[in-house]
Amino acid sequence: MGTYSQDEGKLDAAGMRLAVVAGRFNENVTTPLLEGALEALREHGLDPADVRVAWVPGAFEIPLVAQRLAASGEVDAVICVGAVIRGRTPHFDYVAGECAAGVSRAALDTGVPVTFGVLTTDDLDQAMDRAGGSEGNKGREAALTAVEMVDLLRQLPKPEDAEASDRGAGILRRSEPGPERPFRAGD
Ligand code: INI
Repeated sequence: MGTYSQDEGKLDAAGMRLAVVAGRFNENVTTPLLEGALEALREHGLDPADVRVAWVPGAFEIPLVAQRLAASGEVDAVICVGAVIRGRTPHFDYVAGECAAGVSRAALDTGVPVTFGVLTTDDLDQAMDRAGGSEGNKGREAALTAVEMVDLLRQLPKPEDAEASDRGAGILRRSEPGPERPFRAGD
């Protein structure tokens, strides 16, 4: 294999501005997810007292609050924790699906990492297994993912770098105001 450049985020949370959005629905599951997230951040250099925590009624409400925080300019990443547990109606699919889609959209729309520590399980046992039980703690994983992504994005080119590089090369993007007459050959 030839040589190639590699970028990878480090798990050093010191100095990062992070927020958690936690769903109150199934609070017996989401509280340990939140604790797992805060504990992981503490282990990686961030005082949990410096982490902003916003509680929302349920997983369906997570994306709006995550997007608000991500767009605020006040946080480097948002960690989402919640628990959607399958019942006997299709409600689960709507809540889980909209939550996942909305969390992803919040990240893509803002350019700020928004991580998904939201459990979607068939029953409470599966949820507890993933909230500090036999399968680990998904809140912890979401917190460490956020830290890694913040560090990785700091290493990668930024959108404003692309614009500056275009200007230097005289490239005009379609979204920018164009000249008053159309381009002609020789322009
Ligand atoms: N919210 C959850 O976070 N988990 C669930 O399992 C859940 N169930 O099963 O209904 C749930 N519903 C509430 C939903 O997130 C909204 O808060 C509600 O629909 C009001 O918008």
